[in-house]
Amino acid sequence: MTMNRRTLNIALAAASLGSLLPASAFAQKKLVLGFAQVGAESEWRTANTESIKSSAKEAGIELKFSDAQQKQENQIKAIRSYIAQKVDVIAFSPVVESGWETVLREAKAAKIPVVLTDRSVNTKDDTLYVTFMGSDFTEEGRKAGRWLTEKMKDQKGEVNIVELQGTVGSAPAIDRKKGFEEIIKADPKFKIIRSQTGDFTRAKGKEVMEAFLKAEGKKINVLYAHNDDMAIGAIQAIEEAGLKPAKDITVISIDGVKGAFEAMIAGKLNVSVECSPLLGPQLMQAVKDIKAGKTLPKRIVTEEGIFPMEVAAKEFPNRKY
Ligand code: GYE
Repeated sequence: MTMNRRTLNIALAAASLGSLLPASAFAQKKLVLGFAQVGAESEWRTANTESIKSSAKEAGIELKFSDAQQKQENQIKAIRSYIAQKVDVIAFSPVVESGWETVLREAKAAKIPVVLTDRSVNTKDDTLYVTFMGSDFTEEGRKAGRWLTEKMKDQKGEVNIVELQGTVGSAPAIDRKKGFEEIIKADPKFKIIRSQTGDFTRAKGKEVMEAFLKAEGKKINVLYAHNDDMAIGAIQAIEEAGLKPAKDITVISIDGVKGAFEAMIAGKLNVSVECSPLLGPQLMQAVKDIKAGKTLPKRIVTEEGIFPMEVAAKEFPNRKY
């Protein structure tokens, strides 16, 4: 096709306009995600944060990130600041289950969609968030219980269990306790003789286990810890008390982080139930889908397994967190 004078002029005008405007004027505006993280209490959490940061970068999403140091008031403050900044989507992992209605209503009034990742809230009004993506913590507790009842099925006499709970009021602490109890109650020989929070940290796990050992000593047959970090702290306490972890006391925990695999390979931890922190890519996809007007399922469940110490060395190279 030949160009006449008029089309040539238009083409020249468009070209010079193009050179005057910065390239960014033609690029699509970046989506902005505000993420209110629980804290940095465990290896799991560190891997979760890393997954969110790297996948946001990869997806070309601008991430505003805050660390609440395991305090609900800090998370609420962060969410309010994301509302004020008019981000496109807010996501957070609620440190505890209750007390979110007011701030979630504020987000809804501002028409900012909210995604729950990892942990859920216990509100009855499920229009306050778009979706909840994360693990089934009750099922993780059941897996821990099933592993124990199977291992000790031929054991005569009582099996005395001490339990290290996660953060008080958090979904994983509530549900992991519930799922585990649901399974062990089928046989009255299994008894939880002590149960206390270790707040999901190594330091607290060690401290509380020391107290358990002081109070119950050799009576303790099993330790059930709601996460690997508390188990690792407790293993230290067991050794310092002159006992052999995984032999004198059976040790069960949840997460499946690298530290747990190392402890299993060293013969100090019997089993870890998997809980994947790698939620970043799924979250970024959800942010894009929400902004594209797609409807998401209300619940997206993470698939996971269980790793006894016998398979730890073989599985270790495949672990991503
Ligand atoms: O098990 C624990 C972390 O919410 C699933 O939080 C998460 C838990 C995880 O501190 O290690």
